[in-house]
Amino acid sequence: MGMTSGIIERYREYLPVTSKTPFVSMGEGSTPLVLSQNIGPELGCRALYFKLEGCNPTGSFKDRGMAMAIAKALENGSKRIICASTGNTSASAAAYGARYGLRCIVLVPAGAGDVAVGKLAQAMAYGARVIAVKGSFDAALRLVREASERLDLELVNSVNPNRIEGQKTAAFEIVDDIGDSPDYLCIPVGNAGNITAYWKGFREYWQVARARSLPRMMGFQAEGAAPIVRGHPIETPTTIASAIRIGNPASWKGAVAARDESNGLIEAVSDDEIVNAYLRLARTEGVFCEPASAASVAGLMKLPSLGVPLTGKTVVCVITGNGLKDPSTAERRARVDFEFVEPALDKVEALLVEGQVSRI
Ligand code: AN7
Repeated sequence: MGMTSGIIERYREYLPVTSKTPFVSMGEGSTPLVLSQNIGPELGCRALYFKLEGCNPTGSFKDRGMAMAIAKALENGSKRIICASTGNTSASAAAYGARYGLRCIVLVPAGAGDVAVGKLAQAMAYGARVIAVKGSFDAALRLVREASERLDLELVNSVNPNRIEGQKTAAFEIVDDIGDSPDYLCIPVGNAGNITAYWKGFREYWQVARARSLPRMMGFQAEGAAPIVRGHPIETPTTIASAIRIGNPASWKGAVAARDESNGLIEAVSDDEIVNAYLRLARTEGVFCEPASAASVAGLMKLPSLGVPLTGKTVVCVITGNGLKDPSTAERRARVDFEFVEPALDKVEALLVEGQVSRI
């Protein structure tokens, strides 16, 4: 089973698995925990790690929860699944649906730039039915919640508890890799399912003494889409990070509990801070993530100014999605002018003589 073993097989004793639950897997989970070479040392951390969730089969952390949700949907005899999405949930649902013969319907916000092109391409390639809602993600989520109750459709958004169960396995992996919880876990917050899931995972491992300590949960929302920070829903959320352009998170209470029970925080980061972290990750760590994922690192870099010391701390930043999902952001923000050259060695040599290399 090694070749495709995923989170259900690896962590079945901690998951809602019965004798009837199929071992759904595309090899999700067991993602790399990579030691920071530059950002962590500069901030004085004892160790900063990036949990590279973009290495999951469809390029985001959603595959963990989707594997569990699909397994339970199959166990319960469902034929059709539905979700609302800013892109990654729909890509994941479409992939697992295709693999296991479930018809997949996704509702996405219809505005230009609401869903990154890579994610839409995935949903279409996997054969999902894509319905564009002339409204926000929050409106789409309200619709699928109501539709799934009226029609015979399995809802696979993170309001489905099986999604949270699957996603908590990322916390298990971090503890399994570093031997305990980190001091801080930095994570982007959108619909707030993931921060809820990680906190559940850390607590469960702590309860069975797999971890000696618990982390402080540090959640970060985009400034223009920061309902939890502001304390009220945001009617028209705005941010470059379309994945977390969410104004009324479904797991609001779970996020607040994670924050308060862990003595953590949920703060806002600006789009400029997100883009800065996005480029620093790519250019000093070799990590290409999507903008929403960079919110965790933008937030980390802000912690000292919020009075949270980093010196000597062990920190994990969750890098939730792959940069290839949203190539247009890099195109716009990281653009360099090409240098053109005639196809002749002497011309190339002339460009590359030491000291003359300016931009590459
Ligand atoms: C890359 O796909 O909500 O706080 O519909 O795609 O658990 O919502 C995506 C969210 C962070 C936020 N990073 O996680 C969706 C969707 C990336 C994401 C988040 C998302 P949650």
